Amino acid sequence: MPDRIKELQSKFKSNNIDCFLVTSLKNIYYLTGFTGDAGILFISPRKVKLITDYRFQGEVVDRVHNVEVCLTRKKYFKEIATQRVIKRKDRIGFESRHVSYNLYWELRKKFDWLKFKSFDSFIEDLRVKKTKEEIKNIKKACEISDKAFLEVLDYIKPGVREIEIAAELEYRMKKLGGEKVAFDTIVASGFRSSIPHGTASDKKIKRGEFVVMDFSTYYRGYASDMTRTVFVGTPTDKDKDLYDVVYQAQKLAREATKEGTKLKDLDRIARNYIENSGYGKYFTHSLGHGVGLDVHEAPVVSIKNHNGIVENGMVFTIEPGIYLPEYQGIRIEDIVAIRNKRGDVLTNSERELIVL
Ligand SMILES: [Mn+2]
Repeated sequence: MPDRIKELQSKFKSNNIDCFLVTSLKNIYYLTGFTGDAGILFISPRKVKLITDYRFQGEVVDRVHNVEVCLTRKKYFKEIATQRVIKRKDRIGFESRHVSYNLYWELRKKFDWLKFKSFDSFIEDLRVKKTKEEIKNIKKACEISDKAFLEVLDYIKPGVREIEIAAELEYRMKKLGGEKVAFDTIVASGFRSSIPHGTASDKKIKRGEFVVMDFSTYYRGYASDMTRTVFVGTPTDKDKDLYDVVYQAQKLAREATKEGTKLKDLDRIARNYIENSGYGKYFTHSLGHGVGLDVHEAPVVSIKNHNGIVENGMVFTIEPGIYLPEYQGIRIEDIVAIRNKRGDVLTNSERELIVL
């Protein structure tokens, strides 16, 4: 933990700032281990102060290490003023994505003698490459997802509602040690499977339908993300062919994942396969995204990512899909971690078509 703060402090000079205000709770957790759901972190070369309130007294605050914790009854930013940690003429960096317009103006008013400098991804940039420990947590979250998926297969039959399957998946993941879901579970069947992000509805599963399930859980703050598409009833040849196109495209990209490859080339490999099969215009999103404390984070695995290269420590998804608007849709998604130059797949549920 303290190393991450040191790393951050070492970047102050080259970024022309004297101190930094962290307002993203995920970033605060990343730097300090603080799990409370309100607080701000002030970092200067000499002082590191976590400002939060009495709701987190005890257990939560005790787990925070190497950082001075200050519990307050005031507004957090007003407490900073009281703490006298900021010097006149200081240049302070802040997280533009995680400061509301209101807070920004309140800060400007309170500290009108400071120079403010916004940063888009100061800490997020550090988060791209994961440590062994972080990958272990993501792997554990993936194992929970794998187990829950296997348990839920029995439950998927004609007449069951999508929302019931979602509830069952979420319940199982929690029973297996998952902390909470990272997004509303997607269960999309039949015509709804052609909506890439079809959150579970009250539609009942019917025979002759694909069921796309995209779900996630957190473990020690780290997310999993996985999609499987199963078939209920007897698939037609068209259904099997369609599934196979996604399956092969996903496999090609997965197997091409190793250190040094361009991220856009991974997308290109899957996209070429789908295009050559005649479904190019139905693969309507990028191949994948980074996963960590956020279920969607850097890097973007896309043909539009012109400079990104696969690096050791990265963790990202590979999730091609085909969505036929007048028919049905299919997606297969796995998480890959780059370790020892190779891509290790962390989600291991069956990828070949499961027919129920
Ligand atoms: Mn995903």
